[in-house]
This record gives sequence, structure tokens and C-alpha cells, in this order.
Amino acid sequence: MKQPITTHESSPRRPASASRPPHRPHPIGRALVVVLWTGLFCASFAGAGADLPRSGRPEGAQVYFITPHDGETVTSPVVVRFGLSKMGVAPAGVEKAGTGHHHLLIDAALPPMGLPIPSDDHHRHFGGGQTEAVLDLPPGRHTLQLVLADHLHIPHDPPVVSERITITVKE
Ligand SMILES: [Cu+2]
Repeated sequence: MKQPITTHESSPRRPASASRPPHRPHPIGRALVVVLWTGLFCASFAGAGADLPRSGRPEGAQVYFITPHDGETVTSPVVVRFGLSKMGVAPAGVEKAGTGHHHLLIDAALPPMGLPIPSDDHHRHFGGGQTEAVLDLPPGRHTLQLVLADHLHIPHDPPVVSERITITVKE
């Protein structure tokens, strides 16, 4: 199928002032070229679109806290261990299906799922592939929540999000 595309594509690109070729391609041949090129364009566009916005994830994937437990009273520094099932951990920037890196939300609501997760004291990234963190937290109640995200820090679709736990840090 490549031969007709090459042959017919060259003629419409001639300057308008150029004299018409003595043997114009058959109209059906031109229509076929248009359909083929449109198809190629749509295919490449769809391919580029599928790569960027959201990464898929395996069915049943889960992220969870190994420690601490919901409702636990702890002392600072607090060791937080991240659990992940049915997926793998990959560093930020490494695009591999079925993987992601951990993000820990500290006293923060879930950010928008279609955008890269913010990076600040309330949204911590573990882009090296770390599976635990040691947090210095002031005394009082704090909420923690884990979100896995892809190589571009964008949560998967559907998102892989832990329950939000509440801990109390002793004086
Ligand atoms: Cu990240």
C-alpha cells in the first residue's frame, strides 16, 4: 500500500502555476490517499494523546500504610512505611507500565487527579523510589494519605490512593 501514497502525494504539492500533469491520478486513487493520510494522522495523534494525560494501572492495585496505623499515637520523628500491591515502584522520570512512585500528603486534601501532584511540605514526592519516610511533625493531630503517581507525577487512572489516616503526635 505504500507505493500509491508516494506516487499520488507528489502531484497535489506542485505549485499552482505549474502545468497540470498530462495524466491525472484517478479520483478514487486521490480519495484513497486522503483516507490513508487521515488515518495515519489520527493514529499518530491518538498515540501521542494516550501517552501524556494519565497512565493506566493494573486492576486491584492498592497503596496503603504499613506504619503508622490509623488512630495511632506516636512520637516524632515518625517512621512512615509505604505498602504497594499489584504494582511496582519506579523512580520519577522512568516510564514503565504498572509502576509509579509514592507521594505522601501531610495535612492536605487530595490534589486534582489529572495534573502533576504539587511539590511542597504538604505534598512530598519520593521520586527516588523510596518506600519509607521519617517525618518531623509538631505535636497534635495530623492526617496522612498516600497517592501513587506515574513518571510525570500524574496519578494513574483510576487513581491509586490510600485511605487517609489520622495520627496523634505526643508532646
Ligand atoms: Cu512525584
